[in-house]
Amino acid sequence: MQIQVIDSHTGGEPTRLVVGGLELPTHDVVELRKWLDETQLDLCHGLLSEPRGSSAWVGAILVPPLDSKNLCGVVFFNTHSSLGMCGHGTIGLVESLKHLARYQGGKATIETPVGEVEIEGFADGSVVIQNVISFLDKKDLILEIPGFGSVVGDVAWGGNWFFLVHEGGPEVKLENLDALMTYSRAVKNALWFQGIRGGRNGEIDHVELFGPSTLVNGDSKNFVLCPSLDYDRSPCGTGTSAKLACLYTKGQLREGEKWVQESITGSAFVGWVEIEDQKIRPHIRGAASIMGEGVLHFKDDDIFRWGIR
Ligand code: PYC
Repeated sequence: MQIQVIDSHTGGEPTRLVVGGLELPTHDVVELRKWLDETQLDLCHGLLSEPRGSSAWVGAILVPPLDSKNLCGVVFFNTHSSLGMCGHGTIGLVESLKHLARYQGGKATIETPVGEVEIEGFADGSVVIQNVISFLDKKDLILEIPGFGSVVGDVAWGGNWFFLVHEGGPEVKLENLDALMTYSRAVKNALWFQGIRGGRNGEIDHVELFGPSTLVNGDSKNFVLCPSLDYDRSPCGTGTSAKLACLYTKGQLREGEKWVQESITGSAFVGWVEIEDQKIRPHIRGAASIMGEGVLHFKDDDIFRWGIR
């Protein structure tokens, strides 16, 4: 089997876009997500895991839109499972579509398994995503973390489910990476084993911690643990959306007010919210770079063609 891909990164976080070589059962992104989760874990690992990649990678399968008014459909995934939405991945997708001359700029909509998102590409290379409606689900939850004591945080939806820690945990700086990984994994386990879920019993599979930004115009620096148990090198588009929903709901951010979210690696997204029928629509601005394009080979005699597990 051979699969054609384009690799990009958005604020340091990589996206591998599959543009050809796969036989897909459907172009309906909700159905495609189910197919991926239920039958294609080998493929997800083969595309993203070592020796080809690492657990930091996010993959994206590009499909024609179901509705011809839309630019395309996409399903994001990592080495654990599919994702509902992916902010950095959407910005990477837009850059890759530009690279392929399939998108020239301006407004367009993209189908994702959790709803349509609007994108707008600008001449300076930046992209603004109007993400899915986001919301604060559970406020000031106190959670007991075995070995670490209690933590206070919010559960929020930004296209994926997040637990946003606002009290407790190691300081958010790159030098603390090991401690942040250990701590956030313990938080994720505690959420799971204590039966704490998002709406519709959704697994809270992302954990986000915050600290002061080191950027002159920065409002906050974050660390985001992803379902693959690796961390997001970007400020995480869906994580920033969840954060914006919490800030707005708590009266800490006004409609249209800019929020500069720095990542643990020093990259940044600018976010703001617009209110539609009393619902929160996060906007995220960021930029991606193309890193490469090529053909991946999956040879029968390669014992690691489906990744090192
Ligand atoms: O940017 O939304 C995001 C994201 C989710 C997981 C990794 N990045």
